Order: sequence, then C-alpha cells, then structure tokens
Amino acid sequence: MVVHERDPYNAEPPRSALAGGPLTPADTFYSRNHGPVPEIDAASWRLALDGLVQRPLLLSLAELRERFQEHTVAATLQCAGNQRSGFTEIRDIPGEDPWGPCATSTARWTGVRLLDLLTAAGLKAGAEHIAFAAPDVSQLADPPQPYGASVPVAKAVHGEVLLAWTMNGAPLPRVHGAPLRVVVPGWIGARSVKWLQRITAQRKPSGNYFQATAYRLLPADADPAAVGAHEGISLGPVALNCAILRPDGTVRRIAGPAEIVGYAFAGDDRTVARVDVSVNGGRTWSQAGVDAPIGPWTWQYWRTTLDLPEGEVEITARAWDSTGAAQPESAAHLWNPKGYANNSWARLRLNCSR
Ligand code: MTE
Ligand code: MO
Repeated sequence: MVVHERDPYNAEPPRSALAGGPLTPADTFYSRNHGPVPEIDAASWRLALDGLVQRPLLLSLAELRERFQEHTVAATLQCAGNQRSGFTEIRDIPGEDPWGPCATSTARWTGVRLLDLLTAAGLKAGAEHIAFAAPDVSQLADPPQPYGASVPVAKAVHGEVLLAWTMNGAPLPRVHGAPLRVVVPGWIGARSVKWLQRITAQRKPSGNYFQATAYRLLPADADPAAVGAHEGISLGPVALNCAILRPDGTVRRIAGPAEIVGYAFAGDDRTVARVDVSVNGGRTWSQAGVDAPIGPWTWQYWRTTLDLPEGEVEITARAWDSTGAAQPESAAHLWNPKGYANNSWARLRLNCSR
C-alpha cells in the first residue's frame, strides 16, 4: 500500500494492485480515516434508529440479521479526494493527503437495506435527510468530533444503500467499519459511514463537520479555514472519472505494443459509455474496449493495445458516460481549496527505450 498517513491510517493500493480485476481484496482496498480506528465489541454493540420516525429501533447485530432480509450489492467506493495529487501539482493544498488515482476500490457488500429499516421504523412527515453517526473522534474536525454524514431520503430509500457486515464474503474488517458500515453506492466515500451506531431521520442534512463543512466544493479563492458551515457545494454523486492502471509508470518500458488497462467510474446511476486513449499527448486517440460493469454500482475496466513510441511518453485517457457527458481536460479550472473531485483526464508519464 502507498501509505499517506499512519495516524490516522490513510493508504491507497499501487496502480498494479488494482489492475488485476474489478473486485478488490479487502487487504488491497484503500483506507480513509479521519481519526483512530475504533475497536468495537460486536456483542454489546447496538444500532439506534431515531428522529422523525413512528417506531424508533434499537437493534443488536443478531436482531438486525434476524429481522431483515439479507442483500448483496457490488459497489465501488471512491474518496472525493481521489486524484488530489493532480491538484497539488498546480497549487499546494495544506493539510490534505495527496491521493493518487487509487483512493477507490470495489467490493461485494452484504447486509440489510437501509430502506427496509426505514420502512420498519416508518418515516414521519418532514423527514428529508438520513444522518449517520459513528464513534471515531477526529481531531482534524473543527471542533474535534465523532465522524458523521447524511444522505437525502431520496437516496436513502434506493434499495442499493446497505448497512453491511460482510465484505467480499468475509466479515467486515475492523479498518473498513466492523461491525457495521453504511455503503452508499455511487456517492462519494465520505457518506459510507463506518462503525455505524446511530441513524437519525431529520429535516436538515447532518450538522457534522464532515457533512456541513468538509466534503464541500469551495470557490478557488475561498479560505477553507475562514468559511462557515454550509458554504460551497455539498458533494454527493461521484463525478465521472478514469485512471490508467497498467502500465504503472514505475518500471522502464520497452517501446512497442503494450496493453493499456484502467478503470472508469461514472458515479451514481450512470454507466461508462466510451473511453479514448492517446499515447501522443492527445494528438490522436483510439477507442478502448470497455467492460460491462459487474453490477450497476461499480466501475468499469477498459483496455486497448497501442504502440508506445520511444522516449518520453504521456498516456492520456478520457471517458464519456451514458448521458454523453465527458471528463474535463485540465485540472487547472477544477482546483479547489480542499482538493475534491479532480475528474480531469487521466495522465501517466513513461520513459520507453528501444
Ligand atoms: N466513517 C467513519 N466513521 N470515519 C471515517 O473517517 N471516512 C469516510 C468513510 N467513512 C470515514 C468513514 C471516507 S472520507 C471514505 S472515502 C470512506 O469511509 C473510506 O472507506 P474505506 O476506508 O473502507 O475505504
Ligand atoms: Mo473520502
């Protein structure tokens, strides 16, 4: 893993580790933490569901599993800070890790539908947002506070939003949120709250620092230390993006035909419709083959074989989604003070010898 920070633990896999296929093993899956990883005793743990509901719930893991039907959803998680390193090349972003293109991974998650819990509890009129609360206290929040987030009811009651205890068929690892985490497919990873303890139906989005202040897109000239809560654009659905996974740029290449492989992720309920690849800095492009997603909520792999010229080579890739939207060319006009949502064209520099 490429470790950006040990405490809190923040790490992404190398490109080559993701190149193998669309499901990411748990020990290769990126880790994004804002505080210490809590150790929760699953036997005494309880999940509370309260707020604007007719029948509040308090459930043990066993009760959750007994009362509700189990569902499995393959979903890609992606941090809003994925590809931030493309921004820091333009202008420094103090206090934020320079994530490369691998702050994203895909797993099959098994658990219960948030929809089914909300149906059992019965939403009251006025419930517009579903807030999630966890116990891990982040010293990076202002003021320091446990992690939290929310999604609008319209997303919460889509059947794909899970409360999961299993990842790729094995118990959810502690670092990924055991005993129970939220999985909000197609939305930025920040909404998929780990170590879930409490779900609250409420009128307004969560007031938690990580919903109200962080994970918002601020204008380039804003001072993130000075802006108040609720400024900027709250991030939800992931923006269309792609990355080159193979070759990975770490080994010297021989010029000539090479298979180029990557992922593209359309976010929310869109799919990837086309990926173009260039090995001459965008003078000419060729269309890559795009794999079908392994489920409606996952990234898609693409591949093509192109002749790598001798010398300095820049491989460039750009994707289109099912609505016809394309990735922007440059990160320069996307730059924002917290460094979120850099979905500009993927670029990889290589040196090829004869
Ligand atoms: N949940 C809690 N309780 N604490 C956190 O720090 N980080 C969020 C989200 N859920 C976080 C959390 C962010 S920003 C991301 S991108 C994903 O978890 C990362 O999930 P992973 O570490 O399992 O890859
Ligand atoms: Mo994130």
